[in-house]
Amino acid sequence: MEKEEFLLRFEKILFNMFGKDLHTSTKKEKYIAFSKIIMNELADDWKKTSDKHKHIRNAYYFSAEFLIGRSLGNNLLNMGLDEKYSQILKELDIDINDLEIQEEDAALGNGGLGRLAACFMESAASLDYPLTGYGVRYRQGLFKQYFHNGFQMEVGDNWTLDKDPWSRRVESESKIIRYKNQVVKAVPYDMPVVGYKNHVVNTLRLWQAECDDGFDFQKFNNFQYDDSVKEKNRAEDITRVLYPNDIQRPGKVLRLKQQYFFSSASIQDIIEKYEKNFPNDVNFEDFAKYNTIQLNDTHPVMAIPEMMRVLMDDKKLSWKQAWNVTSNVFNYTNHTILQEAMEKWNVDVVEEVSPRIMDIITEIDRRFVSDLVGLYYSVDRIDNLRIVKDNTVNMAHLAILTAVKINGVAKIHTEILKNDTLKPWHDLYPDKFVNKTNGITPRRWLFYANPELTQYITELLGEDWKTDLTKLKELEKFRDEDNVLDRLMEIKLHNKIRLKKYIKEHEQIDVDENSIFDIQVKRLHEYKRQLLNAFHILNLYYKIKNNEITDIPKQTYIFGAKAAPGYFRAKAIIKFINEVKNLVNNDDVVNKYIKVVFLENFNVSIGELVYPAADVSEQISTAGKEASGTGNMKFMLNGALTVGTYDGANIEIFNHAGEDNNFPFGATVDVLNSIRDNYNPVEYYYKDENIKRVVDTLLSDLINDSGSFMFLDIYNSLVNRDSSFKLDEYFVLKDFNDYEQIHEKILQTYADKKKWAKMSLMNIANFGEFSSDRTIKEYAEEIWRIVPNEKI
Ligand code: Z57
Repeated sequence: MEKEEFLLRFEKILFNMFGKDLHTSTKKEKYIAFSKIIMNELADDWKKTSDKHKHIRNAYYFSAEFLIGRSLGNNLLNMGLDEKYSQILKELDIDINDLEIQEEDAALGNGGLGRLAACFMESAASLDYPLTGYGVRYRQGLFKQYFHNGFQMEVGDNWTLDKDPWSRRVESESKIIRYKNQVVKAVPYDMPVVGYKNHVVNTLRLWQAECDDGFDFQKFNNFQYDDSVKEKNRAEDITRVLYPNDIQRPGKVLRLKQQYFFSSASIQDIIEKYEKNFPNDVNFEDFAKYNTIQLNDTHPVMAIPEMMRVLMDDKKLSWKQAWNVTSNVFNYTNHTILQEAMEKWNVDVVEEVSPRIMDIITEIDRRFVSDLVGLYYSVDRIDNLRIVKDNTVNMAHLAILTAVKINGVAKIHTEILKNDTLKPWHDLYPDKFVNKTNGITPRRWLFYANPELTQYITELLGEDWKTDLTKLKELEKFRDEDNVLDRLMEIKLHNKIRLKKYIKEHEQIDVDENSIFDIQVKRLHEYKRQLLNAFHILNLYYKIKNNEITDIPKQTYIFGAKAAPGYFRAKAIIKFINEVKNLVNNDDVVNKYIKVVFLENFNVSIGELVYPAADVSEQISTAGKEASGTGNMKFMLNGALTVGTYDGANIEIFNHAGEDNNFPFGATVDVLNSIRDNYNPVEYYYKDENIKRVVDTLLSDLINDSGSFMFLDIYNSLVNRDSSFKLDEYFVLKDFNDYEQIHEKILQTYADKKKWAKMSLMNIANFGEFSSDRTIKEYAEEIWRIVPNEKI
């Protein structure tokens, strides 16, 4: 499209939608009009891609969360149109970046699990795999966070308020969802998933619950006309809001209704498409040859009994026929071993959602038990495996029994699943278990977020590396070239200045771009140990105050984290970090050396500014608890060095980039397992003056929690001997001294700029393994058994 044509279309949309022109329209209106133009630009490719998927084997990614972020900039980049439009807009005196930042993040996810789903969709499109995403179009995404007197406050995220140009409503493909006491309409909103410069546009189909007037409700349930408004709201409630819990499961009926809602709509959709494209297979005997479904955690597990229901009740298959299809279609990804995340639903709750689904689950369990009895399993052994036990449905067990393949998300995590958490299942079905280490998309997290580094790597290596990230390895040959190392550090400095400006504008804090940027951004959870980081900062504070250290390099400690609104202790830790921040920043001796920043409302878009600016990446979870982590990979790709425990994908990062090029520390899983039963943090507290000093700060007058008793709660969780619960469950005190030592090493290393730059280069050079392209290729070849379209 040329400039003149663009201008015509642009003005036409601005006029038709808003009655305005180039001069009178706001930036937001321009963003919407521009996005509409880009949606039109990709329409042909979108149709062509979905046509190609019709008669081949397809994979489907079922996920309650897709943490997408903004679309405009990323779609333009993947379409190869970013420079062209930036130029055209510039000639109209419009800065393309001004339009991009108008877009609200689509925050339809909590953290790692949801962002992983978004990266996977993008990689599949970039590799031309026939993968369709299915999820929920929450009217309200993850809450927005702000701080009031250091406390986290939440406000709703009405992200579609000023239009969502990236969704296409497909009313005609709506589905009916039947609950015990309710019938609702699921309307699909399709979002394009643009592949990287390959003219592939896959689909992310998100379902929204509606109850519009044109729909014949009388037919399905007999509510009174007067109650129709209530009924409409009750329908819309189902997709009203994303549950803001990362890891912890909410045991609410509405949550199970959400899960059944999108699972049922998606299963109906796949079956309907199959009948349309394969009309001769009336008994669905070939269904599993053409369709495979990945369950992202247990959130979409209701899809299993739902598939049985549709095949038996609607398509009139026998149980055996239906089970033969169902047990060959699903795969399941486990994302955590933390018990509080394991979804277990009371039988009454499942029945309240759908009695028929509960019947089917009961029957799956009954037949499974009878098979095990046939194998002469003992009662105890059977009990460990049951789907329904103590009036509770174990969703993971249902997933594992039904799945063809089950995977963990990093090597150590898969080993823990096999040897510990899911051992009884691994003993029964050893061949089902595989590992698929997570990855991240380099398009968003490098090409888009860090254009200067991307450009420089291309200058050094040529263009090839951009479609094969393992070629970054070639950077290693520049490891001793001073001009390359200098340039890398110069780019880092520019990205730090970019973040510095953001911090000045949004947090009113002056930070020094020549200080070490040490960053921990992730959801707030005790196992991720933001508290350990805060204790380290406090320890530095005391050491500087008491002249125990002088002449240390300048450091800026940056946090970003949302706590689940109902997670009291996580909120306490946020308040604590904010208090430490004020203590440090307001002390004119200490703030010469260190500053602390807590970025409000950390999200995907802020991440795009943060990862490229980091010198040090904090990945300090208690060993064994972080299944993989993916933030660790975003930092690595942008040249930060990792200070991290031997946990999740950190271990694989250390192995690929070199332990010597990072800062591993802390107790390993084996060590923690061997000391767990006898661990007594109170001893650490009394025997180590530094530990006592930082822990006692919680109860001192230096900081205060405004009478909330939050700091007392943290204190008690660590060292209150009268408590009935496990003290310091996440071994903060155990790892404290190791963490202090590794930070000393970081400071020493940073003093040698050349050495630091070289370590940074080695991390970038060895990122290849952590591209989600590698991950998706493994899923495609080893689990889904699908091939790229172009190769058919
Ligand atoms: C979530 O974000 C993760 C696991 C869960 O069970 C739930 Br619920 C939410 C995260 C893990 O904590 C990360 O370690 C992992 O990298 C990510 O999922 C993607 O696999």
